[in-house]
Amino acid sequence: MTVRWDIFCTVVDNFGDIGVTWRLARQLVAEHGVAVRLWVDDLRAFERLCPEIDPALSEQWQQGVQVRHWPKDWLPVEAADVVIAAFACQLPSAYMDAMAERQVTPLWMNLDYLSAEDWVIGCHGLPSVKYKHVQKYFFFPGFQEGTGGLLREAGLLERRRQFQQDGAAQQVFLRGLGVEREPGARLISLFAYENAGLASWFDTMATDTRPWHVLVPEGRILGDVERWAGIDGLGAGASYRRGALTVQVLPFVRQDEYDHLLWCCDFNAVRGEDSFVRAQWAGRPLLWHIYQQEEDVHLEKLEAFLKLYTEGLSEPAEKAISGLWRTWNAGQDMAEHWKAACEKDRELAEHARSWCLEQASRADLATALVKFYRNWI
Ligand code: TRH
Repeated sequence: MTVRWDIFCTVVDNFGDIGVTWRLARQLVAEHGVAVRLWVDDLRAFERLCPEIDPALSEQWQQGVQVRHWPKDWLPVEAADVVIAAFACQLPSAYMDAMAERQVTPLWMNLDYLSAEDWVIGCHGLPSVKYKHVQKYFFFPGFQEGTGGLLREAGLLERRRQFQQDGAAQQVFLRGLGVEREPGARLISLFAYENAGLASWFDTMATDTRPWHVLVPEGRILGDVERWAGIDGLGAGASYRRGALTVQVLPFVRQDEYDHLLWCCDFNAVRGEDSFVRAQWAGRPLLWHIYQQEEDVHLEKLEAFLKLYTEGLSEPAEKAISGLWRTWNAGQDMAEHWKAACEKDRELAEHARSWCLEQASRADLATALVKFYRNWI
Protein backbone atom coordinates (compact mmCIF):
# COMPACT_ATOMS: atom_id res chain seq x y z
CA MET A 1 0.00 0.00 0.00
CA THR A 2 1.28 3.47 -0.87
CA VAL A 3 2.44 5.38 2.16
CA ARG A 4 0.75 8.77 2.43
CA TRP A 5 2.64 11.88 3.52
CA ASP A 6 1.24 15.29 4.43
CA ILE A 7 3.65 18.23 4.34
CA PHE A 8 2.49 21.49 5.91
CA CYS A 9 4.05 24.78 4.85
CA THR A 10 3.30 28.29 6.02
CA VAL A 11 4.99 30.95 3.95
CA VAL A 12 6.47 33.22 6.64
CA ASP A 13 8.09 35.55 4.13
CA ASN A 14 10.24 35.19 1.02
CA PHE A 15 10.47 31.88 -0.84
CA GLY A 16 12.53 29.53 1.31
CA ASP A 17 9.65 27.79 3.10
CA ILE A 18 7.82 26.90 -0.07
CA GLY A 19 11.11 26.39 -1.94
CA VAL A 20 12.21 23.64 0.43
CA THR A 21 8.85 21.91 0.87
CA TRP A 22 8.03 21.90 -2.85
CA ARG A 23 11.43 20.39 -3.60
CA LEU A 24 10.99 17.77 -0.90
CA ALA A 25 7.45 16.89 -1.97
CA ARG A 26 8.48 16.33 -5.59
CA GLN A 27 11.44 14.22 -4.63
CA LEU A 28 9.43 12.01 -2.29
CA VAL A 29 6.95 11.30 -5.08
CA ALA A 30 9.49 10.86 -7.87
CA GLU A 31 12.08 8.81 -6.03
CA HIS A 32 10.35 7.11 -3.13
CA GLY A 33 6.95 6.26 -4.58
CA VAL A 34 4.97 7.82 -1.75
CA ALA A 35 1.79 9.89 -2.08
CA VAL A 36 2.30 13.49 -1.00
CA ARG A 37 -0.19 16.19 -0.15
CA LEU A 38 1.49 19.56 0.19
CA TRP A 39 -0.54 22.06 2.24
CA VAL A 40 0.46 25.65 1.52
CA ASP A 41 -1.12 28.79 2.95
CA ASP A 42 0.16 31.15 0.24
CA LEU A 43 -0.15 29.86 -3.30
CA ARG A 44 0.97 33.17 -4.81
CA ALA A 45 4.50 32.73 -3.44
CA PHE A 46 4.38 29.16 -4.75
CA GLU A 47 3.35 30.41 -8.21
CA ARG A 48 6.62 32.37 -8.50
CA LEU A 49 8.59 29.13 -8.23
CA CYS A 50 6.18 27.03 -10.25
CA PRO A 51 4.15 29.16 -12.70
CA GLU A 52 1.70 26.28 -13.39
CA ILE A 53 0.20 26.78 -9.92
CA ASP A 54 -3.29 28.24 -10.06
CA PRO A 55 -3.63 30.27 -6.83
CA ALA A 56 -7.41 30.18 -7.13
CA LEU A 57 -7.66 26.40 -6.72
CA SER A 58 -8.08 24.72 -3.38
CA GLU A 59 -6.73 21.48 -4.81
CA GLN A 60 -4.52 20.71 -7.82
CA TRP A 61 -1.91 18.22 -9.00
CA GLN A 62 1.58 19.39 -9.91
CA GLN A 63 4.33 16.97 -10.90
CA GLY A 64 2.67 14.11 -9.06
CA VAL A 65 2.16 16.13 -5.87
CA GLN A 66 -1.32 16.90 -4.61
CA VAL A 67 -1.14 20.59 -3.79
CA ARG A 68 -3.76 21.79 -1.32
CA HIS A 69 -4.44 25.33 -0.29
CA TRP A 70 -4.24 25.49 3.51
CA PRO A 71 -7.34 27.54 4.29
CA LYS A 72 -7.88 29.66 7.40
CA ASP A 73 -11.07 27.71 8.02
CA TRP A 74 -9.83 24.17 8.08
CA LEU A 75 -12.09 21.44 6.76
CA PRO A 76 -11.66 18.00 8.34
CA VAL A 77 -9.49 15.50 6.43
CA GLU A 78 -7.99 12.14 7.29
CA ALA A 79 -4.45 12.32 8.62
CA ALA A 80 -1.63 10.75 6.62
CA ASP A 81 0.88 8.06 7.65
CA VAL A 82 3.69 10.60 7.89
CA VAL A 83 3.08 14.22 8.82
CA ILE A 84 5.72 16.89 8.33
CA ALA A 85 5.36 20.31 9.86
CA ALA A 86 7.91 22.40 8.03
CA PHE A 87 9.88 24.93 10.04
CA ALA A 88 7.84 24.53 13.22
CA CYS A 89 4.56 25.58 11.65
CA GLN A 90 1.49 24.98 13.82
CA LEU A 91 -0.84 22.32 12.42
CA PRO A 92 -4.61 22.93 12.45
CA SER A 93 -6.00 21.61 15.74
CA ALA A 94 -8.64 19.55 13.92
CA TYR A 95 -5.84 17.88 11.96
CA MET A 96 -3.98 17.08 15.19
CA ASP A 97 -7.15 15.44 16.46
CA ALA A 98 -7.35 13.48 13.23
CA MET A 99 -3.77 12.27 13.85
CA ALA A 100 -4.67 11.16 17.35
CA GLU A 101 -7.85 9.42 16.19
CA ARG A 102 -6.07 7.38 13.55
CA GLN A 103 -6.04 3.63 14.03
CA VAL A 104 -2.35 3.52 13.19
CA THR A 105 -0.54 6.41 14.85
CA PRO A 106 1.23 8.57 12.26
CA LEU A 107 4.86 9.61 12.37
CA TRP A 108 4.90 13.35 13.09
CA MET A 109 8.04 15.32 12.38
CA ASN A 110 9.18 18.88 12.48
CA LEU A 111 11.47 19.66 9.57
CA ASP A 112 13.76 22.30 11.02
CA TYR A 113 15.81 25.11 9.52
CA LEU A 114 19.25 24.30 8.22
CA SER A 115 22.18 25.02 10.49
CA ALA A 116 25.81 23.92 10.63
CA GLU A 117 25.97 24.33 14.40
CA ASP A 118 27.26 21.31 16.33
CA TRP A 119 24.25 21.01 18.65
CA VAL A 120 22.14 19.99 15.64
CA ILE A 121 23.78 16.54 15.64
CA GLY A 122 22.71 15.93 19.23
CA CYS A 123 19.12 17.02 18.61
CA HIS A 124 18.43 15.43 15.23
CA GLY A 125 15.86 12.64 15.54
CA LEU A 126 15.01 13.33 19.19
CA PRO A 127 11.41 13.29 20.43
CA SER A 128 9.84 16.73 20.76
CA VAL A 129 6.36 17.46 22.15
CA LYS A 130 3.40 15.09 22.25
CA TYR A 131 -0.19 15.71 21.24
CA LYS A 132 -2.30 13.20 23.13
CA HIS A 133 -0.38 9.98 22.39
CA VAL A 134 1.12 11.26 19.11
CA GLN A 135 4.82 11.95 19.47
CA LYS A 136 6.54 14.62 17.41
CA TYR A 137 10.21 14.28 16.40
CA PHE A 138 12.88 16.80 15.43
CA PHE A 139 14.37 16.36 12.01
CA PHE A 140 17.37 18.57 11.35
CA PRO A 141 18.96 19.06 7.95
CA GLY A 142 22.71 19.53 8.13
CA PHE A 143 26.17 19.20 6.69
CA GLN A 144 27.64 16.60 8.99
CA GLU A 145 27.21 12.93 9.76
CA GLY A 146 24.45 12.51 12.33
CA THR A 147 22.16 15.14 10.79
CA GLY A 148 19.35 14.73 8.25
CA GLY A 149 21.55 15.89 5.35
CA LEU A 150 20.63 18.19 2.49
CA LEU A 151 17.97 18.02 -0.19
CA ARG A 152 19.56 16.59 -3.34
CA GLU A 153 17.63 14.91 -6.13
CA ALA A 154 18.97 11.70 -7.67
CA GLY A 155 21.30 12.40 -10.60
CA LEU A 156 21.51 16.12 -9.81
CA LEU A 157 25.30 16.34 -9.92
CA GLU A 158 25.49 14.35 -13.14
CA ARG A 159 22.93 16.65 -14.80
CA ARG A 160 24.91 19.62 -13.56
CA ARG A 161 28.20 18.17 -14.83
CA GLN A 162 26.76 17.61 -18.30
CA PHE A 163 25.32 21.11 -18.44
CA GLN A 164 28.54 22.72 -17.23
CA GLN A 165 30.48 20.86 -19.92
CA ASP A 166 28.07 21.91 -22.64
CA GLY A 167 28.87 25.49 -23.64
CA ALA A 168 26.15 25.51 -26.31
CA ALA A 169 23.43 24.46 -23.84
CA GLN A 170 24.54 27.21 -21.47
CA GLN A 171 24.44 29.75 -24.27
CA VAL A 172 20.91 28.70 -25.25
CA PHE A 173 19.79 28.94 -21.64
CA LEU A 174 21.36 32.36 -21.10
CA ARG A 175 20.03 33.68 -24.41
CA GLY A 176 16.57 32.61 -23.30
CA LEU A 177 17.02 35.07 -20.45
CA GLY A 178 18.35 37.74 -22.78
CA VAL A 179 21.94 37.33 -21.57
CA GLU A 180 24.82 37.66 -24.03
CA ARG A 181 28.03 36.83 -22.26
CA GLU A 182 30.86 39.10 -23.32
CA PRO A 183 33.93 36.98 -24.19
CA GLY A 184 36.17 36.67 -21.16
CA ALA A 185 33.61 38.15 -18.77
CA ARG A 186 33.15 36.38 -15.44
CA LEU A 187 29.50 35.68 -14.70
CA ILE A 188 27.97 36.24 -11.25
CA SER A 189 24.42 35.63 -10.09
CA LEU A 190 23.17 37.85 -7.30
CA PHE A 191 20.25 36.85 -5.08
CA ALA A 192 20.32 38.69 -1.77
CA TYR A 193 18.41 40.77 0.74
CA GLU A 194 18.91 44.53 0.90
CA ASN A 195 22.62 45.15 1.45
CA ALA A 196 24.50 48.39 2.07
CA GLY A 197 27.76 46.70 1.01
CA LEU A 198 26.61 46.29 -2.58
CA ALA A 199 27.89 49.65 -3.90
CA SER A 200 31.44 48.97 -2.72
CA TRP A 201 31.39 45.50 -4.32
CA PHE A 202 30.08 46.85 -7.62
CA ASP A 203 32.59 49.74 -7.57
CA THR A 204 35.42 47.24 -7.10
CA MET A 205 34.28 45.19 -10.09
CA ALA A 206 33.69 48.29 -12.22
CA THR A 207 37.30 49.40 -11.75
CA ASP A 208 38.80 45.94 -12.35
CA THR A 209 40.92 45.14 -15.41
CA ARG A 210 38.79 42.11 -16.33
CA PRO A 211 35.12 42.28 -17.25
CA TRP A 212 32.36 41.16 -14.88
CA HIS A 213 28.74 40.47 -15.73
CA VAL A 214 26.33 40.36 -12.79
CA LEU A 215 22.88 38.82 -13.24
CA VAL A 216 20.29 39.95 -10.72
CA PRO A 217 16.94 38.17 -10.58
CA GLU A 218 14.22 40.64 -9.63
CA GLY A 219 13.95 40.88 -5.86
CA ARG A 220 14.90 42.64 -2.67
CA ILE A 221 18.45 43.69 -3.64
CA LEU A 222 17.21 45.65 -6.65
CA GLY A 223 16.78 48.88 -4.67
CA ASP A 224 20.51 48.88 -3.85
CA VAL A 225 21.36 48.16 -7.49
CA GLU A 226 19.19 51.11 -8.57
CA ARG A 227 20.80 53.43 -6.04
CA TRP A 228 24.27 52.40 -7.22
CA ALA A 229 23.33 52.89 -10.88
CA GLY A 230 21.41 56.08 -10.16
CA ILE A 231 18.41 54.74 -12.06
CA ASP A 232 14.90 54.21 -10.74
CA GLY A 233 12.66 51.34 -11.74
CA LEU A 234 15.18 48.83 -13.13
CA GLY A 235 13.03 45.93 -14.30
CA ALA A 236 13.67 42.52 -15.82
CA GLY A 237 15.71 42.89 -19.01
CA ALA A 238 17.33 46.18 -17.97
CA SER A 239 21.08 46.35 -18.31
CA TYR A 240 23.57 48.91 -16.99
CA ARG A 241 27.28 49.22 -17.59
CA ARG A 242 29.95 51.06 -15.66
CA GLY A 243 33.61 50.43 -16.47
CA ALA A 244 34.35 46.71 -16.41
CA LEU A 245 30.99 45.83 -14.85
CA THR A 246 27.73 45.02 -16.61
CA VAL A 247 24.72 44.55 -14.37
CA GLN A 248 21.66 42.92 -15.85
CA VAL A 249 18.28 42.41 -14.23
CA LEU A 250 16.64 39.05 -14.90
CA PRO A 251 13.10 37.91 -14.37
CA PHE A 252 12.57 35.69 -11.34
CA VAL A 253 12.79 32.28 -13.01
CA ARG A 254 11.06 29.00 -12.14
CA GLN A 255 12.83 26.92 -9.52
CA ASP A 256 14.43 24.42 -11.94
CA GLU A 257 15.72 27.19 -14.16
CA TYR A 258 17.33 28.85 -11.19
CA ASP A 259 19.61 25.81 -10.89
CA HIS A 260 20.70 26.33 -14.48
CA LEU A 261 21.48 29.94 -13.74
CA LEU A 262 23.68 28.91 -10.81
CA TRP A 263 25.40 26.28 -12.94
CA CYS A 264 26.25 28.87 -15.63
CA CYS A 265 27.86 31.33 -13.24
CA ASP A 266 31.46 31.46 -12.03
CA PHE A 267 30.34 32.79 -8.68
CA ASN A 268 26.93 32.82 -6.99
CA ALA A 269 25.65 35.16 -4.32
CA VAL A 270 22.73 33.43 -2.59
CA ARG A 271 20.63 33.84 0.51
CA GLY A 272 18.31 32.10 2.99
CA GLU A 273 18.34 28.34 2.88
CA ASP A 274 17.37 26.73 -0.40
CA SER A 275 19.38 28.87 -2.84
CA PHE A 276 22.31 28.52 -0.42
CA VAL A 277 22.18 24.73 -0.76
CA ARG A 278 21.64 24.87 -4.53
CA ALA A 279 24.73 27.05 -4.93
CA GLN A 280 26.73 24.38 -3.13
CA TRP A 281 25.45 21.75 -5.57
CA ALA A 282 26.52 24.08 -8.40
CA GLY A 283 30.10 23.34 -7.33
CA ARG A 284 31.15 26.96 -7.73
CA PRO A 285 32.35 29.51 -5.15
CA LEU A 286 29.54 31.29 -3.37
CA LEU A 287 28.66 34.16 -1.09
CA TRP A 288 25.91 33.61 1.46
CA HIS A 289 23.57 36.33 2.67
CA ILE A 290 22.11 34.63 5.69
CA TYR A 291 18.51 35.29 6.80
CA GLN A 292 18.62 37.79 9.67
CA GLN A 293 17.30 36.67 13.03
CA GLU A 294 16.63 38.43 16.30
CA GLU A 295 19.59 39.00 18.63
CA ASP A 296 21.95 38.22 15.74
CA VAL A 297 21.50 34.48 16.22
CA HIS A 298 22.13 34.12 12.51
CA LEU A 299 25.74 35.25 12.94
CA GLU A 300 26.49 32.15 15.02
CA LYS A 301 25.07 30.06 12.19
CA LEU A 302 27.22 31.91 9.70
CA GLU A 303 30.36 31.24 11.75
CA ALA A 304 29.43 27.58 12.24
CA PHE A 305 29.12 27.10 8.50
CA LEU A 306 32.33 29.00 7.75
CA LYS A 307 34.22 26.80 10.21
CA LEU A 308 33.13 23.68 8.33
CA TYR A 309 33.34 25.11 4.85
CA THR A 310 36.81 26.62 5.07
CA GLU A 311 38.47 23.48 6.40
CA GLY A 312 41.35 22.54 4.13
CA LEU A 313 41.78 25.98 2.55
CA SER A 314 45.12 27.79 2.66
CA GLU A 315 45.23 30.58 5.22
CA PRO A 316 44.96 33.42 2.66
CA ALA A 317 41.99 31.75 0.92
CA GLU A 318 40.29 31.05 4.24
CA LYS A 319 40.76 34.66 5.31
CA ALA A 320 39.54 35.96 1.97
CA ILE A 321 36.31 33.95 1.86
CA SER A 322 35.51 34.33 5.57
CA GLY A 323 36.21 38.04 5.38
CA LEU A 324 34.05 38.40 2.31
CA TRP A 325 31.09 36.59 3.88
CA ARG A 326 31.33 38.48 7.18
CA THR A 327 31.60 41.81 5.40
CA TRP A 328 28.62 41.08 3.14
CA ASN A 329 26.50 40.04 6.10
CA ALA A 330 27.48 43.20 7.96
CA GLY A 331 26.65 45.34 4.93
CA GLN A 332 30.19 46.78 4.96
CA ASP A 333 32.83 47.67 2.42
CA MET A 334 33.56 44.66 0.21
CA ALA A 335 36.59 45.98 -1.70
CA GLU A 336 39.46 44.47 0.27
CA HIS A 337 37.99 41.00 0.71
CA TRP A 338 36.66 40.82 -2.84
CA LYS A 339 40.14 41.56 -4.22
CA ALA A 340 41.64 38.98 -1.86
CA ALA A 341 39.07 36.39 -2.95
CA CYS A 342 39.80 37.10 -6.62
CA GLU A 343 43.47 36.46 -5.98
CA LYS A 344 42.55 33.04 -4.64
CA ASP A 345 39.90 32.29 -7.25
CA ARG A 346 41.45 29.03 -8.47
CA GLU A 347 41.82 27.59 -5.03
CA LEU A 348 38.30 28.68 -4.10
CA ALA A 349 36.89 27.13 -7.28
CA GLU A 350 38.66 23.81 -6.59
CA HIS A 351 37.48 23.92 -3.00
CA ALA A 352 33.85 24.49 -4.05
CA ARG A 353 34.04 21.37 -6.23
CA SER A 354 35.45 19.20 -3.48
CA TRP A 355 33.03 20.56 -0.85
CA CYS A 356 30.16 19.67 -3.17
CA LEU A 357 31.44 16.12 -3.66
CA GLU A 358 32.00 15.65 0.05
CA GLN A 359 28.43 16.79 0.82
CA ALA A 360 27.06 14.57 -1.93
CA SER A 361 28.74 11.52 -0.38
CA ARG A 362 26.09 11.61 2.40
CA ALA A 363 22.48 10.44 2.16
CA ASP A 364 20.15 13.16 0.89
CA LEU A 365 17.43 14.57 3.13
CA ALA A 366 14.44 12.91 1.42
CA THR A 367 16.12 9.50 1.64
CA ALA A 368 17.01 10.15 5.28
CA LEU A 369 13.38 11.03 6.05
CA VAL A 370 12.11 7.84 4.41
CA LYS A 371 14.69 5.82 6.32
CA PHE A 372 13.66 7.51 9.56
CA TYR A 373 10.06 6.47 8.90
CA ARG A 374 11.05 2.87 8.06
CA ASN A 375 13.10 2.57 11.25
CA TRP A 376 10.28 4.12 13.25
CA ILE A 377 7.65 1.62 12.07
O1 TRH B 1 13.60 33.48 -0.24
P1 TRH B 1 14.56 33.23 0.84
O2 TRH B 1 15.15 34.40 1.45
O3 TRH B 1 13.88 32.34 1.94
C1 TRH B 1 14.09 32.51 3.33
C2 TRH B 1 14.92 31.47 3.94
O4 TRH B 1 14.46 30.20 3.65
C3 TRH B 1 14.94 31.66 5.43
O5 TRH B 1 15.72 30.67 6.04
C4 TRH B 1 13.55 31.58 5.92
O6 TRH B 1 13.52 31.71 7.28
C5 TRH B 1 12.79 32.67 5.27
O7 TRH B 1 12.82 32.49 3.86
C6 TRH B 1 11.38 32.69 5.73
O8 TRH B 1 15.77 32.33 0.27
P2 TRH B 1 15.85 30.80 -0.16
O9 TRH B 1 15.74 29.89 1.00
O10 TRH B 1 17.06 30.69 -0.96
O11 TRH B 1 14.60 30.57 -1.10
C7 TRH B 1 14.51 31.10 -2.37
C8 TRH B 1 13.81 30.14 -3.31
O12 TRH B 1 13.49 30.80 -4.51
C9 TRH B 1 14.67 28.93 -3.68
O13 TRH B 1 13.87 27.77 -3.73
C10 TRH B 1 15.15 29.26 -5.08
C11 TRH B 1 13.98 30.03 -5.60
N1 TRH B 1 14.25 30.94 -6.75
C12 TRH B 1 13.60 30.71 -7.94
O14 TRH B 1 12.83 29.75 -8.07
N2 TRH B 1 13.81 31.57 -8.99
C13 TRH B 1 14.65 32.63 -8.90
O15 TRH B 1 14.82 33.39 -9.87
C14 TRH B 1 15.34 32.83 -7.67
C15 TRH B 1 16.30 33.98 -7.53
C16 TRH B 1 15.12 31.98 -6.61
